[in-house]
Amino acid sequence: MYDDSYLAKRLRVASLGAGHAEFLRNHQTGESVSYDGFFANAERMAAVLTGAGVQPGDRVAVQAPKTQAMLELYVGTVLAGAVFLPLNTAYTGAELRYFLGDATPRILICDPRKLDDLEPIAQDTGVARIFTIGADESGSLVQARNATAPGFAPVPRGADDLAAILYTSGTTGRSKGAMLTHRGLASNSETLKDVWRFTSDDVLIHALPIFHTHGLFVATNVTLMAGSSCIFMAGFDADAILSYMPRSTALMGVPTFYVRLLDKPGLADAARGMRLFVSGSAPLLAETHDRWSKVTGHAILERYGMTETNMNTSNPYDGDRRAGTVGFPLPGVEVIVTNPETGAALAQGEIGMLEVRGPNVFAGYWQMPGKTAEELRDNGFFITGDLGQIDEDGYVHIVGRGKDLIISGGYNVYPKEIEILIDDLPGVAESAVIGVPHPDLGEAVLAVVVPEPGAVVTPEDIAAGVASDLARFKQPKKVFVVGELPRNTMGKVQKNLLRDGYAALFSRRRRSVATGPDHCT
Ligand code: MCA
Ligand code: AMP
Repeated sequence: MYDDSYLAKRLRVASLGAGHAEFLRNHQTGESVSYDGFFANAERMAAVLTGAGVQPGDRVAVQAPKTQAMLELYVGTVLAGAVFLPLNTAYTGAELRYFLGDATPRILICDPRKLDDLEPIAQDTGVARIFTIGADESGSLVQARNATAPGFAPVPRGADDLAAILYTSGTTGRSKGAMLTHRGLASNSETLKDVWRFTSDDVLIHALPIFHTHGLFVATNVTLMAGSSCIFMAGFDADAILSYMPRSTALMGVPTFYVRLLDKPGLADAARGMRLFVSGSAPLLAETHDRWSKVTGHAILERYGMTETNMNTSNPYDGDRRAGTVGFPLPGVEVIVTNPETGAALAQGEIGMLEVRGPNVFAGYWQMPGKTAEELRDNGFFITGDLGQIDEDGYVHIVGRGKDLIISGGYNVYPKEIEILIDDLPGVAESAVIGVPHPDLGEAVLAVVVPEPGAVVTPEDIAAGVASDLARFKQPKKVFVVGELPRNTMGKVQKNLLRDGYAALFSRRRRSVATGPDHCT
C-alpha cells in the first residue's frame, strides 16, 4: 500500500514482515514501540493532518519537544504527501514569526507551554490550525491521533516532490529554507545504511534533536531503513548514554557528545560491545579522536554533511578512519575543489571551495531563486562554503570556512544575524560577532561592540537587548565593549585578528587575552 509514495515506501520496506520487531524504546516512558505500532500511529497522524485540511505540498511546521509523537508526525506528514518543517525548540517568538511568514505552513504543532505566545503569531502569518505535542507525549495532536483509526493510504508522491524544508541561516542574516526531496532524503539514508552496515541487529542510541538533519534524517531514517531499533532519548544525557551502551551497538553525535563522554569514568567498559561511533555537524578535534581511541579502542567515524545536501563524505567503515579528515565522497556523490573566485577546478591537493553533486543535493531555497542560483550551479554542483582539500589517498579535509559561520555544540550560528540586532541597539556604532575555541562546545559565540562617540554601552545592555530576539544558543557567551574594530586597508573588519586576540578566552588553561577588552560580562 506504500508503493506510490517514494520516501514512505523506503522508510517502511525493511519492517514489512517484521512488524513486531522493536523500532523504538522510549527513554522517558520506558515503553517499547514496535514497527507496526509506530506506523499505525504515523498513519493516524496522516489522517488527522488530512482531516485538518492539509493538501499534498502543504507545509506542516512543528516546534515541539523531542517525543515519539513528533517522530510519528514526521512520518505522518510524509504519508500525507505534505512537507515537514521542523523548527529548533530554542527559537524565540520573533524567530518563529519569520519562519512561519516565509514558509506559510497550513498547520503548526507546538509545545502546549508555548501555545499562548504562538497563537497570535500563527494567526498573523495565516496558519489555519494549531495542535500541540507536550514533552510527556500529551497534547491535542496526540488526542486527535488516539481518536483516529489507522490504515491511512499514503498520498502518492514522486522522487522530485518535496518531503521537508529545513531552515539554515544565511550569511546575509536571513534564514533560507532548504527544499529537500523524497529522492534526496531516501537515497542518502539508503547509502548511509549500507556504508555504515546497519541491520536489524542494530540498536542506535538516539540522543540528537530531531529538528535538524543529523538527528532526523541520518539517525532516524537510517534506523527505519535498516529495520534497526533505537533508544530514543529526549536530549543528551552522558550518564544515561553510558548505561545504554552495553545493550546498544551504535551512537551518532556531535563532537560535544564525545568530549563530554570522555569525562565519564566507566566509558571504556561501557563502550566495549559497541560497534560504531559516528561524529559530524562540526569538526572533531584530532585530540578527541585520539583520546577516544585510547580509552575505548574504537575509532570514531567522522562524516561531513550539510542541511542542503544531507551527508557528502564519510570515513570508511573498514579501513583507516583518519583523525582530522571527513573521509571519502559517499557512493554516488561527487566532491570537487574549486577556486573560490573563478570556480575553476583545482589540482589534487590544492585548497579551495568544496563543491558537491549527487542525488543528495537539495532542490533549491524556498522562494529564493536568486540565492539558489548563487549557490547551486547549472551543472548541479552545490557550492558548500566550506574550504577544503582532497589528499593523495582521496580523503577530504575541511580546512576552513569560506562563509562567516560559527558552529557551537553542533548548532550553526551566523554572525550577521546577531550583528544586525546589536547594531540596532541604542548607543551602538558597530559590532563584530566571532566564534572562539571552547573546550565543550567547539566554538563559543563572542560579540565585540563599539559604542557611538560619547555613548555608554555595557555588555549587560547588549545581552539584554538581543535576548528576546535570539535563541539562547545564538546569544553571545561574552560581550566585549572596545574603542574600535581592527580593519584592513580596504576598511574591512579583520575578524581573524579578533579571533586570534580572544582565542584563549575559554581555553582550559586560560592565557591573557592579547587584544585586551575594555569591559566584558
Ligand atoms: C545548549 N546551549 C548551548 C548549546 N546547547 N549554547 C551554545 N551552543 C549550544 N549548542 C545552552 C542553553 O541555551 C543553555 O543556556 C545551556 O546551554 C544548557 O542547555 P541544555 O539544553 O541543558 O544544554 P545541553 O543539553 O547540554 O546541550 C548541549 C548539546 C546540544 C547536547 C551539545 O546543543 C545538542 O544536542 N547539540 C546537537 C545539535 C545538532 O543536532 N546539530 C546537528 C545539526 P543557559 O543556561 O544560558 O540558558 S545538522 C548539521 O549540522 C549537518 C547537516 C550535519 O552535518 O549533521
Ligand atoms: P548546517 O547548517 O547544519 O547545514 O551545517 C553544515 C556545516 O557544518 C557544513 O557546511 C560544515 O561547515 C559543518 N560540518 C558538518 N560536518 C562537519 C565535519 N565533520 N567537520 C567539519 N565541519 C562540518
